[in-house]
Amino acid sequence: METETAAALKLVRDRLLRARKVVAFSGAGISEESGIPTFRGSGGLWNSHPIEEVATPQAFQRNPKLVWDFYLERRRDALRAKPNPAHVAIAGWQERFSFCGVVTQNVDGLHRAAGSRNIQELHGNLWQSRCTQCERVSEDRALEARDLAPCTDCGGLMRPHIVWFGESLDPEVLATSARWMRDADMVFVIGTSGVVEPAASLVRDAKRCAVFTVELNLSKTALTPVVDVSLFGKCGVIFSRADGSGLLEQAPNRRRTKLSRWLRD
Ligand code: BV8
Ligand code: ZN
Repeated sequence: METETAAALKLVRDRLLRARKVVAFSGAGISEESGIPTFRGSGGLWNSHPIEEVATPQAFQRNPKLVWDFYLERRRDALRAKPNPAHVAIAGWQERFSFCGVVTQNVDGLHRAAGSRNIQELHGNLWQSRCTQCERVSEDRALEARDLAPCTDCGGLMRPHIVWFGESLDPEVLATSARWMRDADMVFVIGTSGVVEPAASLVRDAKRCAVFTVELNLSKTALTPVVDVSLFGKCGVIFSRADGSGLLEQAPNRRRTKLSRWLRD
């Protein structure tokens, strides 16, 4: 296994040396080492809060307070969380490649907190709310239950600005994410079980466009048969492994503005 890992890492590092455009496609697993629970598997959020009770439009219609309590709990988790070495390494890639994009299924805001700028949030953002009447989206930092504060513009009921199951993703976010991933030299698929659509198919689509795809996960996923290389382990550890085999050490400096530094490296 070690050999396989060493060979897989070498393959990835050789590709990184030649890459100019990279995209990180992330799921809940990238935030696990920051203390944010994932959705599936033991201790997963969907075990204690079934999707149909807290993450569908019907659930919100039926019991908006229960849904708000679920998202306020997620906000408190996210507020306690700090970006881990995986988020930080990806943010650092912005200085090393001519393009580094993040396409995330997560709503916790940790990529932005780590300093990443080119981010597509496929499923929305915990820190925004949307009016169910006038659709106005606003930043919302509330942490405690409130009497479902109405929209300040029209008095309508506010909901989390999150894409629930059975709801369409923002077409522009989806199109930009697909374009970034198709145009990339490498796509890193980090901490996702690859079961939620249409997000997971963005990886299949990139693969069909001959993009080199690397999965980082604890174990095999629905996307393992699709990707070129799978690195098994905690993503924060893989990104920051002290023995220098961490992916970050191998990412050359590709920023055109720092060409001289790159030529020297
Ligand atoms: C839609 C917001 C059109 C909520 C989320 C085909 C096409 C289109 C739709 C479907 C389709 N097939 C099925 C559907 C329906 C549905 C769907 O995908 N269902 C699944 C469950 C089968 N899709 C939809 O409804 C989508 N809507 O397509 O609109 C439409 C319109 C009307 C009617 C029908 C269709 C909307 C989907 C978006 C749902 N919202 N999030 C919230 O966050 O509260 S999805 C939710 O799952 C989260 O965003 C989460 O990020 C995402 C995916 O999960 P993962 O991130 O992968 O997390 P998970 O826990 O599963 O896995 C974690 C992984 O990390 C594991 O592999 C683990 O091993 C690994 N890991 C853990 N620790 C580490 C680690 N890896 C590395 N290091 C570690 N330390
Ligand atoms: Zn309103």
